[in-house]
Amino acid sequence: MKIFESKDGINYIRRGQMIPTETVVNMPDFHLIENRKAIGTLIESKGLTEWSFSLSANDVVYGLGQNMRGLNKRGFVYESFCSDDPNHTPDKRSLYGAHNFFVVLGEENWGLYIDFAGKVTYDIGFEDKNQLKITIEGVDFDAYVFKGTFESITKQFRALIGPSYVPPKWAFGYQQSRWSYEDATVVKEIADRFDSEDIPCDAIYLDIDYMERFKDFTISDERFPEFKSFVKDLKARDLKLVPIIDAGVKVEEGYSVYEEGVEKHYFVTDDKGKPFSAAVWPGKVHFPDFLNADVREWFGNAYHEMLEMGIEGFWNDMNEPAIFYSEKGLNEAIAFVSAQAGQNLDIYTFFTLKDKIMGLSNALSDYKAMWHRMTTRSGELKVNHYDVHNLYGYNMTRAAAEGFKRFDSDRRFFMLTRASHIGMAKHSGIWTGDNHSWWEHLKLNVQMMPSLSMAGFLYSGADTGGFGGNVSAELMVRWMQFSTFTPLLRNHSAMGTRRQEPWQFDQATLKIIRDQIRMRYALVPYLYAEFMKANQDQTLLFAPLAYAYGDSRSLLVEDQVLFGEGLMLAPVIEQNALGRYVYLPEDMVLWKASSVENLNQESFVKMEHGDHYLPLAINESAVFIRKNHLLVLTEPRNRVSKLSYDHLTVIGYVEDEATYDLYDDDGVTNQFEKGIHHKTRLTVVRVGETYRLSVDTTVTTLGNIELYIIDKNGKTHHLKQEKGVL
Ligand code: MIG
Repeated sequence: MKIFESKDGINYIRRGQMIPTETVVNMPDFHLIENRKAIGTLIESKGLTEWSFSLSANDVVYGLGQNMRGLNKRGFVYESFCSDDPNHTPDKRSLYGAHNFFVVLGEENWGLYIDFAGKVTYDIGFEDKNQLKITIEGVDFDAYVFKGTFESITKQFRALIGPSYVPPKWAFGYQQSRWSYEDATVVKEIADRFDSEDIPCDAIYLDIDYMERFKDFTISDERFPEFKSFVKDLKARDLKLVPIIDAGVKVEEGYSVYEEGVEKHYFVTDDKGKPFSAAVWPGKVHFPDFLNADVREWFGNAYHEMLEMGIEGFWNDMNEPAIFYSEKGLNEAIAFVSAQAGQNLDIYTFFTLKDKIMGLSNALSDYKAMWHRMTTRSGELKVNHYDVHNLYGYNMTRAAAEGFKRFDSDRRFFMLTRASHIGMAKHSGIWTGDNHSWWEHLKLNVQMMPSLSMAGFLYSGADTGGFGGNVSAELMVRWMQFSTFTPLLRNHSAMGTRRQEPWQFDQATLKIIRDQIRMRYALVPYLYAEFMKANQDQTLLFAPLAYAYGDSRSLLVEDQVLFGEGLMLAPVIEQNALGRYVYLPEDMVLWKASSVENLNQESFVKMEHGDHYLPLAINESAVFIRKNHLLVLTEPRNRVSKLSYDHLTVIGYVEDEATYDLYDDDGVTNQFEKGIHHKTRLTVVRVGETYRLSVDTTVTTLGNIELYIIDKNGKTHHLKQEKGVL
């Protein structure tokens, strides 16, 4: 095993010549280290690589980005293989993303990133509790091994892959979606209802219903007549529309995207070199070959027409790619079924028949029958889809992101995608796909956010309330309480399920949800600052407790997470629970957050290190402020653009001194990349029996600041600082 080392101690292992993923953008200088003892046990056989490591009894394994199960991944098998599977049940091994980065903490701390385009399987102490066995479906790959603390390992990894995608600031507002907002009238009704109910909202989504027969980049004239002025009218009210784009291009004579794609050989081909035919929503489709640079440019430019109409962002769907059936697969299945007609089927044949039909979607045999003309630095490479499967959605979204750059290089555009690879984190955010209105999926959401942060997917969130199935008022409320902190806060649901816009519930629930969304808006400056700093400093936005606390209990906490530099969240994730147990690794201040309107000295309670049972009424969620940290709120408004620094509230748990840097910028351009931003440094210092705030700021519109500072005895000091005093 040839091992290289960088000056900050990253070990780099190169096996053969990997298919480029363009994930690592900041490659440090590496030098070969001679006679270095191997890392783990690596065996190549039959085109596969098996790489094993031993785990100590108390090691925990965090990471793998978007995947099933708990924060600590030990005890199951996982795959990196982008999968369109809307049933996220515990037996599943993969979801929509392929994120090959994990960290082992325990006897020795180390992290591993496998830079590879194909399938990787991780048996993390499943077959053998003390073994971590990785199977890479190939022999050509790069790998990076990190050592250090949890924080330094994740920082080094994030530095390697470069900064994450940054959306426009309005993307931190509340977003409403549903598959079945079928026409402009319905969408306008939704918009009006938010305003008449006095519920903040910044964006409404257009799902596949807006297109003409599910054709990408078309807009149904019948259902969305005068689309351009519709977009303009909503924008005048400061509401954004976010249309969906699917990976498959409908096969239809006269449809320009299809015709141009065929003419220029832009589609993924089959074994015979013909465009590969599959069926998704539009019926028969071809898949653009996003691994080819010309195709990316062509597809990326196709977004421009809607950008010209005033659209500011999109969501890319079905880009694993999802295949309902392929022509070949369907023909074979039909032939098999027909051959059984009139027969007295034995049970095994019956099951085979059933599997033939059930197995039509997302069949590996289809992926293996698809071919790309991949652009690489050394020319065009003919590659089988299976070997680059995890790069497909990534490159679809890269096509869009590069298209946006060509449209306006200084503007930020909104972008979400479903399938992803770590290399994509620089181009777009992700939503976590088709979850269900199940309490288990609220928990999964809580547990997934830290591993997404580790993988660089800072702008992310789940379908709040759940996509499939019917949500109860209680689950909706509890989910909103958690999603209040996720950068993407989107309520989305599937056609045919119970409606879940805020007003679809009883009046009491409506009020709780309104208060909760208002709280979110009050938090936006703080959330945005935490987001931007996490991106610049390569820190985790969401983290397991072990990120900041070294005690052995913290390593095992599965249902509490750290948010940013100063908070710990302990969401209620169980039906009928009116409270929960919570573990405090040190003394903290609890805010039973229910609304930002009636804060007073009684709103904050200091709690001691250790275990507690915490009563939490349905409208209350547990937000903990860590020692010597500050939390900043502003006054809520109904749009992100209306938020200001006119009146800030600073809540802090301060023994002697705490400092907070409230980052801000214009929220719409990329000027921040050049370091152009506002900084407001808030410092709270104890002076005898009271506290003093000092403010160092470049913001000219800073107004009065109200403070709730909790001291080490648990006493709340309520202070006000007038503008003039600053
Ligand atoms: O086969 O466009 O994950 O968010 O609403 C389902 C319809 C296709 C899957 C996406 C979901 C979206 C839905 N899509």
